Amino acid sequence: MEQERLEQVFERIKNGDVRLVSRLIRNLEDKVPEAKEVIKYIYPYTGNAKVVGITGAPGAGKSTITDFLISSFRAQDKTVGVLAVDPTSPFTGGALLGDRVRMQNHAGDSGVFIRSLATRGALGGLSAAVEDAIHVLDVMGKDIIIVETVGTGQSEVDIMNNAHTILVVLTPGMGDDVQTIKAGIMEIADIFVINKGDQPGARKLYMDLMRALDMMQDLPGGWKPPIVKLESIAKPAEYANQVDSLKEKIEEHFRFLKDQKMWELREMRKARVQLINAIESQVLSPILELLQKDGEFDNMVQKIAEKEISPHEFAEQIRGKYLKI
Ligand SMILES: Nc1nc2c(ncn2[C@@H]2O[C@H](COP(=O)(O)OP(=O)(O)O)[C@@H](O)[C@H]2O)c(=O)[nH]1
Ligand SMILES: [Mg+2]
Repeated sequence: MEQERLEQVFERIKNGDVRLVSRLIRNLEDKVPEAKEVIKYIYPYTGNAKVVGITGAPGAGKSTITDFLISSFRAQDKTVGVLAVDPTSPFTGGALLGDRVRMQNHAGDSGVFIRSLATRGALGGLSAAVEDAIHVLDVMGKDIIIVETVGTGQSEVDIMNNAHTILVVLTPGMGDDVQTIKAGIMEIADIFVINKGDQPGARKLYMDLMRALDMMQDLPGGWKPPIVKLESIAKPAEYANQVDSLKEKIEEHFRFLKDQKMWELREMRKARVQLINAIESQVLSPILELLQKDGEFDNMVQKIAEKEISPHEFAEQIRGKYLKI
């Protein structure tokens, strides 16, 4: 794409051109090369948004909380971008449909931009698409970017690493007791949210979580992850108040990061994950594609399965051929 065109696209993103941004994000999911060009161009202008990650089991209430958080931030005139990532559900899936219904609450508010990303293509690529979409919403001028993702595996942890502040949502009675919380998720939480706190087991979950947190080391800088309890959306006014206090905790964490010079550390953490993702997509993926195209990959698989040659020997050959090392 020539320079002049890139400049135009940049201007249109800055001016909040919703249609262009939506198309760009779709192209990022589809790995359209021009879309990457745009990211390369706009990257130096990113870094103004504060990114909040929200993760937890399906049905925990992440989208509901996000919806209320949007209202809470909007009440302070902050603009909000939301990326709802659901690798488990196809585009027409129930979860995303539900998200779309909720989006209606903010339809017509130009200070809010919401987009769902589902897996199109490899799961591994999703994390890269999400981080690029974050850059786009950042340049679009959104003050707060909320990234919602189902907490299941490494790719979610990768996605969460793009956030300055990570919320982990737990609910009573969903097998979400502290022992079963996925290792890796527990450690990355900056704030715990107990949702559906009016339901049986909420108190026990709270106590168990407190005890587990007591045993855990404080995060660097001395941050102790607080636990925020949200009760029931059946009482929307109270729920909204509780989400307001959640929003205050989020802002407290932002301030903590800035005051303790931790913001830079988070940026380094983001940069590290982004570099690894970029290397994967620009170095590893093309090699795999080349091998797959001419059937070489399947031949290798066959030989490895038949114990003829070890995978390491093939990997060494590939390294010699493509990386010359
Ligand atoms: N009883 C109760 N239901 C809730 C609460 N928060 C969300 N829900 C419901 O739980 C279901 C899943 O919520 P959703 O926000 O889509 O969960 P997500 O999959 O984590 O995004 C929806 O039917 C919500 O209406 C709550 O505080 N109390
Ligand atoms: Mg959801």
